[in-house]
Amino acid sequence: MFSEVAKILRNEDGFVVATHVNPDGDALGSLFGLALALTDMGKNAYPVLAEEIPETYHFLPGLERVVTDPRSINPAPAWVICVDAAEQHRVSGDLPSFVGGARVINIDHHPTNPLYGDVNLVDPSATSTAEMIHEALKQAGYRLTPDVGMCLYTGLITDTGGFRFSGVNSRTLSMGSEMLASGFDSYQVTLSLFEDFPLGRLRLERIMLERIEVLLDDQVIISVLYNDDFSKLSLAHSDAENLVSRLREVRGVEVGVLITEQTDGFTRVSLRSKNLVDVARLAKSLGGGGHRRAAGLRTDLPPSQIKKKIEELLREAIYGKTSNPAS
Ligand SMILES: [Mn+2]
Repeated sequence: MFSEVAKILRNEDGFVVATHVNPDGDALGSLFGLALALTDMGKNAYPVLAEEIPETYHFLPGLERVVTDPRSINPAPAWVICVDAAEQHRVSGDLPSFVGGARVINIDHHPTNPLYGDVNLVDPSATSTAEMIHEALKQAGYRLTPDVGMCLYTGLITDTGGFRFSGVNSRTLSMGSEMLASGFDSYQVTLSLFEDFPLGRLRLERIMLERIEVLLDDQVIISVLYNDDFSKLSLAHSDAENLVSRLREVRGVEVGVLITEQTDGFTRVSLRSKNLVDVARLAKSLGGGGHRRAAGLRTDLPPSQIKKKIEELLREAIYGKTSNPAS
């Protein structure tokens, strides 16, 4: 499959690269890394993103090229490459409105991806989409520049939590090594990603920790954040990215859950698991998706109701459907 995509990257022209809404480091690193590499290869290539880029990622090269309205691109693209987007309807910029006659290439590593592309390169064993793009570019004969290396490394570091998460293997580190060999400053990437939060995030974390509920024999920790919390601290919702992982860090805890009220009236649920529970499956059963150890969903239920539902599903996942523990 990599060779098929590599052939298209090498031989074709007229690319739009798109990624998912609420983009994270893998989404943005993959988006800009691939768009920059295609430009280096002499192609017409546009990174598309309809929304604002969180400040954490402003260090990424290629941001100034972003197109917010892909319908303005002339001539219309022959290829639309969606990166790290587990579902078609989550592609930023409203995919149906700009896809036109273009063929869609779907490059992703979410096991819940329904293979919505004309060409699908989906590998759930990859720890990041960025490393898949690295492999495809390598097979296309492209040699990484420091800028592209930095973008892809950002994706790899984000999705592996700095090489800490499940799924990391010697291949992951080889890929990281190949990216680093392109010659950018890795410390700049890790500083920007992990050591540069606004002060308000620390205060938001305090609120989250004050509200924790420890459930199911101390195996689950749930907390909730409301729109008010963000506005009082002048924070964007994207500033809460990955706060949920704090809830999983506790000894004996299997699942951390952060429920966040959204400004559009919806509620977002982020799930992180350690060993036992497949949270991708749980999220999918409620219309979301993700990975076994990190998943999420959006719902129109208010925080208190979705919390009950999640607790029920986690009880089933941890104890089984029929058992009824005294706890
Ligand atoms: Mn990813």
